[in-house]
Amino acid sequence: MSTSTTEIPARGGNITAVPSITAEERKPLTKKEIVADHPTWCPGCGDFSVLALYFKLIEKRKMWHEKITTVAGIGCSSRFPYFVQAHGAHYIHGRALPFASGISISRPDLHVFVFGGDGDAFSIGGNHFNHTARKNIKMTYVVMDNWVYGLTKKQTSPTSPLGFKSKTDTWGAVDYPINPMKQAISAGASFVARTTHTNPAHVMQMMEAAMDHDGFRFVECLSECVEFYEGAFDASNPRKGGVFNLVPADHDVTNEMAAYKLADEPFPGYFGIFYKVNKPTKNAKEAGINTGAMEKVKGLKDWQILQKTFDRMK
Ligand SMILES: Cc1ncc(C[n+]2csc(CCOP(=O)(O)OP(=O)(O)O)c2C)c(N)n1
Ligand code: SF4
Ligand SMILES: [Mg+2]
Repeated sequence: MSTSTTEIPARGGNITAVPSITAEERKPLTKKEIVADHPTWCPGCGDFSVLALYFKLIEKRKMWHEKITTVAGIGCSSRFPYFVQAHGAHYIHGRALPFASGISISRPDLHVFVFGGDGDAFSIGGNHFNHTARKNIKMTYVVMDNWVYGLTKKQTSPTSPLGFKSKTDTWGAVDYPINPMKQAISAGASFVARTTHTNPAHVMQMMEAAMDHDGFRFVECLSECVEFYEGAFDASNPRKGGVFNLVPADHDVTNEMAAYKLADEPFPGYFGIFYKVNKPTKNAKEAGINTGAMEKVKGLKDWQILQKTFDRMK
């Protein structure tokens, strides 16, 4: 540790000298420091895997405690922030994205992660999903898709397949399910990937690739609800006799039509990055507007800025 000191004001206005350390000297955050309450999910729930990989990601990428924020809506999957000992919010059902957007735009130094379920993302939050994607707001959004409403004990979700018997469709679901990948691409997300909780190395790979992309990153992660939709994803799990097909190596991730084609494959489909393009984020655009506005009032006192505003109103 460096022996140099830095002056920071203590509570009450006094000045206290505390030792300062450089970024290189600072110890990376460990899993032990970031694990919160014991997760209350059912034993065997796919969400455990996603949480464990989030901790691993934080450790591996040496993210600092005060630079991470974990946001969610409502649902079993959305309990996620409770289990992370860091800043974050368990917000309103379907409204995690607008809340996270505010954080992302006002604090560009933070890693903003949003976790949630298929109901939260595509039913009540469907509107916000489309708009956050089209605005290309910088954040990582992992939808833990279990094809059902788990928390409310088995209702049909927008991703439930036709014929799925639930408490809201006792004779079997009659509504056509949405395709999250197609929806994300068409809404304007600049990073769209698909993974499954049964392949932890792949989940990690997708989360890392997402983090490294500048824009709205959407990751659909199949996450089995063992209580209300057991075996939903067996066809994608080689340990259950299914197949796990990676996105073909020659797929052009910048080709939107090719991405739709991949997304159109019947289940189990493909896993990997379907779409990834670079385009300016809302964060960058707004920062540009702010810089321009600040430039115009450079050197002026607050009252002079106010006076200028009043003058314009005359
Ligand atoms: C405004 C509002 N409407 C409905 C509910 C009830 N509700 C809570 S969670 C949920 C669905 C959650 O499903 P999903 O997002 O798929 O999460 P999962 O539990 O499957 O992980 C619903 C309908 C609520 N809490 N608030
Ligand atoms: S009800 Fe389903 S989604 Fe919810 S914790 Fe249990 S297994 Fe997981
Ligand atoms: Mg769900």
